[in-house]
Amino acid sequence: MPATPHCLVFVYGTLKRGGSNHAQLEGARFIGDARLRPGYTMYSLGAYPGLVAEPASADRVTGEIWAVSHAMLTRLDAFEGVDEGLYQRAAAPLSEFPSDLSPTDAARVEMYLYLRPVTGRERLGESWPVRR
Ligand code: PCA
Repeated sequence: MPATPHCLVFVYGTLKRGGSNHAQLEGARFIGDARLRPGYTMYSLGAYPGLVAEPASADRVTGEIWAVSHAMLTRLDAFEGVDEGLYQRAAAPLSEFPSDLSPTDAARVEMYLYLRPVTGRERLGESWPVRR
């Protein structure tokens, strides 16, 4: 019997527990805390952060891994403005992930990369604070 199909998403901003958009993950399953490999910088876009690939960045951004249905992933794509080119869903290279996640599953985790210019935006460091 195959396992229930699900998608794995690394969230680093308002989708996290306690975040303003966490309700979007209603019904999803929390897998655990995780950290990206270096090479990404998180910028403040006001009420939410945007993660950008910057190979020279030493930051190891923290976030949460959630298992979501295909239907929920489609809704998240719409919510994050994937069609408008605001964010793009991309592989999330992890340096730390829960031990009950197999390396195979860890290798298929995805996240939302910000696609618009970040000129002049404030760098946020490795963690987006959900409660301020
Ligand atoms: N929501 C997505 C991307 C940035 C944001 O605020 C997330 O939490 O991962």
